[in-house]
Amino acid sequence: MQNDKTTVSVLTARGMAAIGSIAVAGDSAKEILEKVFRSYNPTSKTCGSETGGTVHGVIVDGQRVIDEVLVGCEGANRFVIHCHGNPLLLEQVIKLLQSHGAKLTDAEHFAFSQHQAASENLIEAEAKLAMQKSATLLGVKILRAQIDSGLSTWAQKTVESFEKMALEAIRRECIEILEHSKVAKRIIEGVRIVIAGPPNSGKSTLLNCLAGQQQAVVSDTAGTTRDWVSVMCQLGPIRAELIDTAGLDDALAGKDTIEQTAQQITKELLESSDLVLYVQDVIEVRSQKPEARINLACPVIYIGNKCDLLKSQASSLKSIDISAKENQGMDLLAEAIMKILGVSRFDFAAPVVFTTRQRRLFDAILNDPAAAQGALERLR
Ligand SMILES: Nc1nc2c(ncn2[C@@H]2O[C@H](COP(=O)(O)OP(=O)(O)OP(=O)(O)O)[C@@H](O)[C@H]2O)c(=O)[nH]1
Ligand SMILES: [Mg+2]
Repeated sequence: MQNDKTTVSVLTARGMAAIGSIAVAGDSAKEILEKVFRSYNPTSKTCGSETGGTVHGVIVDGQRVIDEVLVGCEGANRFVIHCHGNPLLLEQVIKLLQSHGAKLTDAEHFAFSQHQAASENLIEAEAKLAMQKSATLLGVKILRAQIDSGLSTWAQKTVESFEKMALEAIRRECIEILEHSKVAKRIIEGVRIVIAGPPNSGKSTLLNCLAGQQQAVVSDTAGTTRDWVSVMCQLGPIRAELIDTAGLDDALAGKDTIEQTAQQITKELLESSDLVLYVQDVIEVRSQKPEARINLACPVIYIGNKCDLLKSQASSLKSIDISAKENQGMDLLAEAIMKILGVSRFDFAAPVVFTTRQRRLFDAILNDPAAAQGALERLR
């Protein structure tokens, strides 16, 4: 909800967070706060109005104390109440503020308007908001670069030289930026990696090995994993959701309904992934013909597992050989993952697009020559 006067917005309140922050902003922010806040300061009972100042006290509903809080003043008519993080408590404080006339607004929308007020252009405000949500520090690095150089500089330079440049050259640059942005997205938002392959090849063992913890059941009975298992982990600089799946077996697809459903789910997960690690027994991969490879839209890394059982450790060009059980070959695998996702050769200073608004404008530049100049001008 948006109010033309005062808004209240929950900035941080996730699960069991120790602290919850509620922003109160707008013309009557101070007036509303004074009705619900009692300072511990014996000489001044107000919430203060000095930018950067904080006041310790309690939030009260009449005589009833709801929570002990710190109120920070972030600027003219902008305050943040830092209370305890229990969501039930936060809800009470929000309801109280609403009962005094504040309207609840979306935290992201609120944060964006704050960034916009303090930024030179839209790209800067968008980058600051995206930095708050980035899954990795490298993602923050990419987004920060878009403010000082990257997309901001590219947009300005291209607008200035639009008349002199051929539209075709601008479009080529846009295509290059969009390609680069795919890799940036993986670093900023994280990736989904599906571990697939025939039954008993060591998929669950690999998931446990990469995650550094026992998350999936391992056994020598083929068909152990039926329902998929997901775990979030850090793979080098990237945040990854690893998904272990039921072993792919055409013979099972036509069997009882549970097996059939498990096969179907694995196939759907394969469609939704950024990368597939296809795990096979190393002996099987070596004897395999090239046509045995799976056909997917996303990149696939073929892994020959159980290489500890091989007499000769000579490497093969057909797969990356590892032993998930003995933790062998993991460095090579990590290297291959970074390479195939484009992370290892990523240029952190290069321009990238990172919001739906920017992608739409790029779309206009690429597909509508009459709208290209206007779209470029609106980018910043
Ligand atoms: N020697 C050796 N055995 C392994 C290795 N990786 C897994 N195994 C063994 O292979 C068997 C199957 O491992 P899992 O990880 O359960 O295999 P899976 O592919 O998840 O099997 P399903 O869930 O049934 O499809 C277990 O007995 C593991 O201990 C390895 O690198 N070397
Ligand atoms: Mg398994």
